Amino acid sequence: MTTPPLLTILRFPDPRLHTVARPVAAVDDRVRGLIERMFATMYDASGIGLAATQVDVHERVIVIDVSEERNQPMVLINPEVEWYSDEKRKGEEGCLSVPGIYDGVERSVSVRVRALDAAGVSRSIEAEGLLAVCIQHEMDHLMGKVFVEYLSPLKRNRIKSKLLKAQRDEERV
Ligand code: QAP
Ligand code: CO
Repeated sequence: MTTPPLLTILRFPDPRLHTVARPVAAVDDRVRGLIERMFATMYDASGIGLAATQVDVHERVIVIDVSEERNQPMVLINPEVEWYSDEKRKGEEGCLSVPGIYDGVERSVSVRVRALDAAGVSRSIEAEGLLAVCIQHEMDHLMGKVFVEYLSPLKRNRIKSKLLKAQRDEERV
């Protein structure tokens, strides 16, 4: 099978990253095509998770692969959290939309989410560790939230300036 065309990943502080995604009405070939392109884009960028919001598609679709071998693709369509553990932990996060920036964010250690898979079947998924963090991070994207919003305004403004400058330098050729 040939590789689908890659999608462009929006970069912070692009205002489109703050769009709230709407639920997918039907898991059809259009949605499966989007998922295929999102996986290709995520693997190409060496990411472990990508939300449709990040590729400027404002529908509730997430692709994830936290495996070392990059062979455990997971799709979450219209995900809803059923349960968060009270236990929280602060861990280092990054984001394909915030390249080169990593900082600590506190999240629940475990979560249980219900979502449709690529076949449109509703499944409940219990996750812990990196997968649990990744699901929470990606679900934030669908609500228009980027992880840097958990950091102090000072840090966030420094990150904003740094990324805007990097984007200007790239445009300058
Ligand atoms: C979200 O993030 C995540 O800065 C997914 O230069 C991150 O895939 C969940 C990436 C950490 C849990 C823990 C970031 C690639 C990938 C970069 C990613 C970069 C290249 C981030
Ligand atoms: Co992200």
